[in-house]
Amino acid sequence: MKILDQIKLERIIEHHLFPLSDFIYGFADLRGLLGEEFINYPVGISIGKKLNERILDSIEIGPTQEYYEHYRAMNLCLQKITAGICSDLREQGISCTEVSPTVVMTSEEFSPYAKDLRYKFSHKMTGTRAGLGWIGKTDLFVSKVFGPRLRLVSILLEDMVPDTGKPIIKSRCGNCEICVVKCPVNASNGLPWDIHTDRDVFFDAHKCREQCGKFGLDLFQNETRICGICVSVCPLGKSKEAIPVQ
Ligand code: B12
Repeated sequence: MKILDQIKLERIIEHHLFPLSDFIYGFADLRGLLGEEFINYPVGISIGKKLNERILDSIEIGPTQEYYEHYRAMNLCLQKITAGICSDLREQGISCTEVSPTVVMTSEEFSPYAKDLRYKFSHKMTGTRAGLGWIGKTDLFVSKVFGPRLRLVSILLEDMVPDTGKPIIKSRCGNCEICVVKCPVNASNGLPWDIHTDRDVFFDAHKCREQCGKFGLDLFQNETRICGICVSVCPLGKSKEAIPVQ
């Protein structure tokens, strides 16, 4: 396994992140954490793009048409960015693969997924291992810079980098429970996350999915699963509040 030139990597990544202030990114050491399909990738690059503040602020009792369109545009934008970065990396002889921001699966993969709602790759885990944030009480990734108001994507590298981020291993939400209280289906019981606490201990993903599906049908007449209330109510990432974390 080679050790890659991290400065060169950062230059390539940043060339695609415009404006840079709308993004966070970091390098995660994922050795020993990924399943069979990703076993050859020791490093993950976690990239987060900030969501539009006004659109997020307008979510109160459910997703808006604007949020729905924003969410779709964000997926496309992140897909384009990762495709561009990977193409440049490959040109430089760096082996990599991108993981889509949203679920892409075969029909065989769907039935086990529908049962436990666990995808084969977690963007949030890449984010915590890169030291960019932690998992909040409603299982959102809460970044130090934008709070949960971001969409994540990851790129995996076949070689090592000298400097991966310092992993964050437990929640920094303290006593705040606003996302727990505002969830329309009480999907969370308020227990804090750490790397030994599985999602199902504190968050009922099936309740959440059902409500997201209901919003999709009722508000947009399609099978989109979308909500955004827990993202919107979190005080971290709202412009008025400074982020009180190191
Ligand atoms: C399946 C899925 C869903 C399911 C299940 C959600 C869930 N919480 O598990 C349903 C349909 C319910 C759903 C709903 C939503 N989703 Co969704 N979803 C996903 C998807 C495709 C996979 C998530 C998954 O596998 N969950 C299984 C659990 C076990 O893993 P996890 O969620 O990553 O969380 C665990 C790990 O991160 C672990 N962990 C973290 N660090 C570490 C480190 C170590 C060492 C270890 C061992 C573990 C560990 O801790 C967590 C708890 O156990 C991801 C995209 C992706 N590929 O990651 C998007 C994703 C999680 N969804 C996202 C969003 C925005 C939503 C919604 C708000 C819908 C919307 N767009 O309006 C809701 C909110 C749900 C919520 N509060 O969590 C964003 C989250 C952004 C954020 N700030 O967190 C993601 C990351 C998509 C993206 N590209 O940005 N989603």
